[in-house]
Amino acid sequence: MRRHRDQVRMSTPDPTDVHPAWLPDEAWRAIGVRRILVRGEGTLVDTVQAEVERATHRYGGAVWRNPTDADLPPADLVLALTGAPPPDSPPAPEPGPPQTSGTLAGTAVAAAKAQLDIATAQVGESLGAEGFVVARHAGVTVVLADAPAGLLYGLFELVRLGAAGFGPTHPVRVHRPAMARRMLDHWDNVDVHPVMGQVERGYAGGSIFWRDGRPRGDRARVTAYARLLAACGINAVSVNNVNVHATEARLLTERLDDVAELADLLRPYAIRVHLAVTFAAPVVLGGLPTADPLDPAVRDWWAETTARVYARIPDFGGYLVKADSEGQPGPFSYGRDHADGANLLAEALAPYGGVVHWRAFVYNHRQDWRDRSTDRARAAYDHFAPLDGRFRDNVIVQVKHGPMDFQTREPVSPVIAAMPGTRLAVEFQVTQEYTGQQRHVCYLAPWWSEILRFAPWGDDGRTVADVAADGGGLVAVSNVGDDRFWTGHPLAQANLYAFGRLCWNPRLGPQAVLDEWIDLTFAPDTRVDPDLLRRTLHEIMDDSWRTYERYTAPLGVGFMVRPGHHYGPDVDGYEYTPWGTYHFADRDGVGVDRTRATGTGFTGQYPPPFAERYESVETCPDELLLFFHHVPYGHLLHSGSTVIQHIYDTHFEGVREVEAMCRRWEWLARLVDPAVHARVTERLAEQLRCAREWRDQVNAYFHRKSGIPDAHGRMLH
Ligand code: GCV
Repeated sequence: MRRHRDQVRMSTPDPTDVHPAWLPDEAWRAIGVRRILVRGEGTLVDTVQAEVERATHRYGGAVWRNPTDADLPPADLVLALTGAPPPDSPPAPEPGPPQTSGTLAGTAVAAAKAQLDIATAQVGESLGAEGFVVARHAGVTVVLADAPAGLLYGLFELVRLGAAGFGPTHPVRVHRPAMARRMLDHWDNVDVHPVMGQVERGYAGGSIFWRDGRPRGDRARVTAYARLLAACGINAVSVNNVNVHATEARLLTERLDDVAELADLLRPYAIRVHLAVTFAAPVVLGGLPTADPLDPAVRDWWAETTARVYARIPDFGGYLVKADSEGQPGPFSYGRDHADGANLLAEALAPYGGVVHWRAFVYNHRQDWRDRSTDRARAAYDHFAPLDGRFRDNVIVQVKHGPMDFQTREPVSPVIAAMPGTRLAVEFQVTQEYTGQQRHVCYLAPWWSEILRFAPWGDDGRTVADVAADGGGLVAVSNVGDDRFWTGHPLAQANLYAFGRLCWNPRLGPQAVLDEWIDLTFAPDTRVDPDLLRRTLHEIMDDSWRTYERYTAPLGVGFMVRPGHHYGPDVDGYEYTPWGTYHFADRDGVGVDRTRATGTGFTGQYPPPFAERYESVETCPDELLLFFHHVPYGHLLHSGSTVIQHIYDTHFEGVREVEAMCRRWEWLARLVDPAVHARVTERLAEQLRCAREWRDQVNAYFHRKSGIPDAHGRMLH
């Protein structure tokens, strides 16, 4: 069998020279020149101190930790826990130009605390475990947090602000994360899998955690990763693939030390470790004859095993389970349902405050393609919605954002609106399995933002972000590997950064997030022409997801990719397979009839108004038309184009846009690090080749099926 990993690898990682991503030294300059006072105790405050010391060593500032009031040094930045003793605070600062003195620092902290008290009284909410405030008063910048993690996040907010964090006076600005859990799932294998390689759907080299069956042992790399994740707000990482193979299963028991070592490295950056476990663990690890969730011996096994996990890793986050899906074992084997299965693990985790993330990605992957009534899009809802209310409090049902599988365009999963009595987490895919595999520029934040703002019950109702915030938060599949740029394509770093930031605040605009990423990654002082760089990166990236959509599968139909590795076009690649991923193109039309009237009935899984909106071709949005309807090629879209002409036009347009990206990137040759420039240039060449391939295959396919020529007489092959 061929290895997908080898098919997609483009460059050999160079472990000696890892790119700093969004934390280059230059991003710390504004902090590094300050006189900094750090107040508080604990591991995370130690991390804050170590970070600012590193910056001040480079840029000439100074740091004091918990000085007594008697020898209070002058400071122009204070990072303090609210519970820590305040610096000396005299009645009023001297008017005039900003000064730096111990007393001014004390005054600034006192002012910030007073404002914080008022703000807290107004909203009736404290800063919590992760919130913080930033204020600027009398020439002193103050970051206050109730808990150490908040101080760490406050520090990274200051890094983002750069010089702007030390500008004019401003009252406290309160920051709290929207999502309590902001999690990355690594689909990393411990052993190299014969088909999927070291990282399933990984496009950035090997794993940063594992290599050839053992821990990779690069502690510095894991620490660097933890820093990057904390800087964008991630606080949980699952360290192994949800497809749990034989070696990976043992991480739960005899290989627990390997997990503990990762936990030790991630902990100083407020990241908790989670583990993907196999539901069959009592059998394959414990030697029991059954994994039946209602069997007392099975419950005991999970309780004892989990106790050992917490004895070794006291802040362990919990388990992640893919059950009864794509060959993974689950409760169905014992005639039980997913609530029985999830509750079993939740019960074992509950005494320690752990959670089980139980994935709703459950469908029949051995479907008969001849059977038009079975609809994979329905599966997650059909399995899970009836179980609403039966899950324990520490079960988080983790739902892929769309009903199929991370396609370039899908509707929002109806499960998100169907389980008010269950904590739901929404799952995204930062790794670009179906969106160009980190060979193509595809900035995904606009897509995620659209999903997070989607209001399934209508415009005035709660959004997807609200459901996640009230439930289990957001989760995404990581796009990181041991590649020197972390993500293969250097511009794909922006997706990882943006995911973290949208978890923290789903209302952030994708372009504003991109600005943050640009400012940090290409720190201003090192840029020859910052405006040109920023403008050009926006021109290349802002609309790149829609560009990708234009030259690949049209109008929400999906899955026209090469089977197995999922890269490049193959319009019929999945059409006659058991995977449930069809487009049903014939000579007359294309698309999947998922209506209640004549199709699979999937539209009925949505609440109003979407049940009606998607049911009718009149009201179904163009971009999802072929997801919900089978229509003739001459069907007129709301855009005024026919379906067939839309296919031709968007495919020509998409390739033109990639050609423009390539030209724009050339302009940046002298403005960015030559190694970054060379890597992106290499990837863009492949993107252009592949986009042309998509255009020509998709256009030729539909021309041959329909016999309808292009209205503009272009070459269709
Ligand atoms: C980890 C898709 C991917 C699989 C992945 C699966 C999942 O089917 O192609 O590689 O398995 O999703 O999300 O579990």
